[in-house]
Amino acid sequence: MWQKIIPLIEQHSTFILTSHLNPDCDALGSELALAEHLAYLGKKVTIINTDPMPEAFQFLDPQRVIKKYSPNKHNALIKKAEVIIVLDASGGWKRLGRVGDALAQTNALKVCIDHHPDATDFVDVAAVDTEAAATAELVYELVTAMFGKISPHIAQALYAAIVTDTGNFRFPKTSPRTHRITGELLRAGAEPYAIYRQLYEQYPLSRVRLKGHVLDSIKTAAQGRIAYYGLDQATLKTYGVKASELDGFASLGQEIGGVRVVVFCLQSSKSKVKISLRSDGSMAINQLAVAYGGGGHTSAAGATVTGNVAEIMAEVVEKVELLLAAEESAK
Ligand SMILES: [Mn+2]
Repeated sequence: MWQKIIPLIEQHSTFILTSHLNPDCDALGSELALAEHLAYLGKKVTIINTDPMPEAFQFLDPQRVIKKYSPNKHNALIKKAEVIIVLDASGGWKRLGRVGDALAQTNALKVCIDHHPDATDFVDVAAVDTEAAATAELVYELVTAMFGKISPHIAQALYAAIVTDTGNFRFPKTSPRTHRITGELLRAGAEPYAIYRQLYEQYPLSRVRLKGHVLDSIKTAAQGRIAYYGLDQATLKTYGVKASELDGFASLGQEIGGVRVVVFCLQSSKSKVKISLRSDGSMAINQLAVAYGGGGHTSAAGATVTGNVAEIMAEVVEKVELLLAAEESAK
């Protein structure tokens, strides 16, 4: 896995690390951990993302090492970099947003480390393992393969990445390897409760109240096999919550017994509706997301379309009902 990447790291001295748009904890934690490892080896490292660090994850980066891409500030640096490492974002430069356009044009050696099954033909060297539950697992393995030190800060970043990408160790990719690695991270100083508290117990009251509103509004269809709910802009405004603060809302419907598919539709702007689909694993919903121009995994997928939230939601629920009916008749 690392035969090509380790010498490449050893032989070069300036690195840029980057990841996808709307970076999640796996993207950010992997970047921070790998950057610290490279810095420890005496390398010059800069982390540049198109989108800013979400406030909820700022605790991982107290020194504000992660930079939001600014052409004026970063283009000269990008031109000079010898190696670009793309983390948690196979699929192409487009997934990185504007910084991807700048990085794609350089002569730097391009590397991708990821656990997604998407295309890697946009880089020179790819280390992809789709069995890994998080890119952070791969970063851990790379650092230890180089006999690097897992500092408490690296341990915290990787632990937070694994916790979130596995949905607290419940998603199907959670493996003995996941637990072995997190065991080592605990030994290296990761503190589970402190990280859990930062990730899940720091919401503003307004968001918790909005969650109550959403729970109250859940409807079901297909004899309780579908749960669906939506949010419009007026409701977000009433509660004072931003569309970007609704991480986890799509899985609320999964708490209900008997529900196989959850449909959550959000009016993310005046004319755009974000469709989030979740399944209990008994039915693949990613093809439906693809039909709407989106994508994702078999049990978590989504798309963004033009329209009105109530209309789109009714339409999507009907399509899921048809899928369930088709499954019945195939039996
Ligand atoms: Mn990931």
